[in-house]
Amino acid sequence: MKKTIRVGLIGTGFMGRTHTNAYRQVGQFFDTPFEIELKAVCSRNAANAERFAQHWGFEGFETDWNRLVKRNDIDLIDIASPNDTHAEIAIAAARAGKVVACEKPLGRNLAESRAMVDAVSAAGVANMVWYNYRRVPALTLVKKLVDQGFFGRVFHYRSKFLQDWTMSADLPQGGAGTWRLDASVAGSGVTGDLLAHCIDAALWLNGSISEVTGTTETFIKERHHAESGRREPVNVDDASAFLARFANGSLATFESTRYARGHKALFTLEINGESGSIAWDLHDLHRLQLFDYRDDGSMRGWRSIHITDGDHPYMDAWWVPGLQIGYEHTFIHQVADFLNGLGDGTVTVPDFKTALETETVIDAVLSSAKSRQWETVAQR
Ligand code: SOE
Repeated sequence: MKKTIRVGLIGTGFMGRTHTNAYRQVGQFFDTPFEIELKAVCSRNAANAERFAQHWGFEGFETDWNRLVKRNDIDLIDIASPNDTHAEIAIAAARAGKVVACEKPLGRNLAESRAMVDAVSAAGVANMVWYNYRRVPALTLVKKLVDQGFFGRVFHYRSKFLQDWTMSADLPQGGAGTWRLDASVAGSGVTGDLLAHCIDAALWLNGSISEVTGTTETFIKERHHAESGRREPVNVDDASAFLARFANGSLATFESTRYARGHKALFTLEINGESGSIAWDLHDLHRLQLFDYRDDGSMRGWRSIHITDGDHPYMDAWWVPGLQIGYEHTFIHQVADFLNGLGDGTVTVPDFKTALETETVIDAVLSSAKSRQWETVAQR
């Protein structure tokens, strides 16, 4: 007999949809110890909340997250609202004894993120952060290769996340959809929004980063603010690049921008080790490029592995070999893992504590962009 977990979701935007889709699909494809009940969705705008609840099958809705967090018919609070709400809601939810799931990044800055970790630790509640790309089957396979020692000594790590959606000077900052351009809401620009994914994957696949040197740029210095109605300075980084040294001795380059014309969400990563290399990109997320130096010399070369076989991570839950899956499935995998972890009392990573390490790297990158020096990454 499965237990029930009752979900209260905050946020009705893009992320609210990806998370809810995952809650709705997970039970169809994965056998976990829990049934999910979509209890209530919360948005300040009642019409949005009601429309979302009806469309996605929530039983009801709220317009004040404080009420949602206090409800005793809700077990899990999922935070899919803009970054400036993450810390306050997560801390209140933890104090109310709820399981907490939070969209990335944790807080707007290191102080908020640390307070969030302290709150879930003090309350002893299960928690997770939606770094969904860890659950792309190709990347989960890379993690297995790392754990099996496939690479030998790692020399290089390389990662990018390129977009072009903010290039128009007419795009406002602030408000629904464009709050990512308002530093008071987002915390930072591409460093916290996009490089956060690259850093999370890097820490997972290649261990801790010890020091960084970075630089950022804001190409369009003023934008109309959707809420104040005035032209205001833009304080988010439009582009961010940094060099890093990992604790394992490898060197890395990271780059992210919203000004790479033609690139929509090109997340790439490459690892070069003494006995092999891999390369992957989000636009072909079901393919892994792999080079194994141990292959017989006459046959040695890059392989392109189509990650759709039942032997590949998560894939036996889906279709037949050869048929691929996509972006939305990564969220479904994350819910499946989290529910299994809740069932057997194990931590599903990245939990808040794990995700705090990404925040320490973000903080060091932004500090280095200001100081123009190498910065040591803080201990969590
Ligand atoms: C920004 O455009 C964004 O939606 C990020 O906020 C997400 O985390 C990323 O996965 C896709 O791009």
